[in-house]
Amino acid sequence: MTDPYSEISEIVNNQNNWRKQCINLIASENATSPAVDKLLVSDFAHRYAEGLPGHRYYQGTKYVDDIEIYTSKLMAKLFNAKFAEVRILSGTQANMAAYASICKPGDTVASASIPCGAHVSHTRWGAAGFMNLKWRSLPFSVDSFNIDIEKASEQLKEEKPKLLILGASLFPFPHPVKELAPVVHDYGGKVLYDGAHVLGLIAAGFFQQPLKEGADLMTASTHKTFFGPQGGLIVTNDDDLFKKVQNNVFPSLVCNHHIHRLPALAMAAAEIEKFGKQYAQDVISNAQSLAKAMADAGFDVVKTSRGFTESHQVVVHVEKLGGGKNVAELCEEANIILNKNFLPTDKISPAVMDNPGGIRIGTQEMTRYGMGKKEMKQIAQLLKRLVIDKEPADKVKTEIIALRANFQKVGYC
Ligand code: DSN
Repeated sequence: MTDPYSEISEIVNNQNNWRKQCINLIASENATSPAVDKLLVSDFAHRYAEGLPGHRYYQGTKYVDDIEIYTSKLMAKLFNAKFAEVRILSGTQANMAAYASICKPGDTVASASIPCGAHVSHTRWGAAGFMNLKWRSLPFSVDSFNIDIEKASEQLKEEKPKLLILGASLFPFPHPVKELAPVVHDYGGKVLYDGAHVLGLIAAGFFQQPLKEGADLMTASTHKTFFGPQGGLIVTNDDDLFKKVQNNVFPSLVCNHHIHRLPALAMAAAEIEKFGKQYAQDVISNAQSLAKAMADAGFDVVKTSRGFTESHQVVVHVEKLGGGKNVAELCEEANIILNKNFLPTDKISPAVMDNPGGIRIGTQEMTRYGMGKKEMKQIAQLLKRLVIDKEPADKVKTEIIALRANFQKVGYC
C-alpha cells in the first residue's frame, strides 16, 4: 500500500458518489441529516462507559452520563414510554435482550414466519434459535396480508408461548396487537413488538401505537423510517421488565455501547419530534402512490381490502418477471436499489431460497430527499420500462441518474 489514506478514501468516495446517483428503495435504510452526521463523530467515539449513568465502571464519564440521560429521556418521550434503553447496538441485539428478560432456554416464542414477514431474529434460524428458544410460526392470511387473528388466538391459547413477537420486516399493515395481547396476557405470557421498520411512523403517531395497544415492550433499530444513526432501542412502561432489560444489555450483550451514536440519535429524535408528522405522512402517501402507479403499469402489487399499504413498504410479486433475485439485480444495473424478498405464497425450496417470489420496496429514503407523488409515478414508469418492457438497463440508468440529480438534499431537518 503506497498511500492508504487515498486508497481508503477512494473506496468511500466511490460509495458516496455512486449512491448519490441511485434511487434507494431498500426498506430498512435511510439518510441522516447534516446535523446528525456532524454529531456522530466526536471524542465519545474513543470512550468506554460500562454500566449506567452515575454507576460506571470507568472514570471520565460525566458527559457520557449527560448525553445518555438526555437521549433516553427524549426517546422515551417520543414513544410515550416510561423507559428507553439506548445502549443496545442493533435491532437483533434488542430482541436478544428482550428474550433474555422474559424467557428461559427451552421456552417457546411465537411469531409470523419469515415469508410472512418475520425478521430472522424472531425465528429458530436467528437469535431465538441461538438462545435455545423453541419457535412456533403463527397462522397468516394471504388475503389480509396479516396474521390470522382467529387462528392465531386459538393457537396461542393452546400452545401458550411465553412470548408473542409481533412487528415484522415485511410489514405493509399494522399487526393485531390489541386483539392478540389480551390472549397472551390471560395465560401470563408477554408481548414483544419489533418496531424496527416502522419506528419513525410510530414516533409520529402513524401506523400503530404498540405499547398503548398492549405490547409489554417494543424493540427497534434506529435507522429505518426513524432516520437516526445505526443502532438499537428498547422501550417499555414496565418497571420490572426494564430492570431486567438493563441488566441483560450490560453486562451480557453490550460492554461498549458505541457512545458516539447517542448525540446523533438524540438529534434525529429532535428532528422526528419537529418534522416527523409531515415526514411520516409523506412517506406513507408516497408508498401508496408508488404502489398504485406500479399496479397501473402492470406490476402484481400486493393489495388487500385496506389498500396497497399503510407503511413505507410496497410489496410486489415478480415470479412471472424472473423472480426477486433477477429483478433486484436488473434494477441495480440501472441504479435502482431494492431487495428480493420471500412472500407468504413462496413454497420454500433451495431454488426459492435463492430466487424468492417478491421484491420489497421502501419510500422512506427518497421521501427524505424530497421526492413526492410525481416522482413516485416516474419511478413506477422507469421500473416498468426496465423490468416489464426489458429496455436496456443502461438507457434507463441515464434517466434514473438525471432524476436523482434533482434530489440531493436531505429534508425534514
Ligand atoms: N435486514 C433488515 C431488513 O431489511 O428488514 C432488518 O434487520
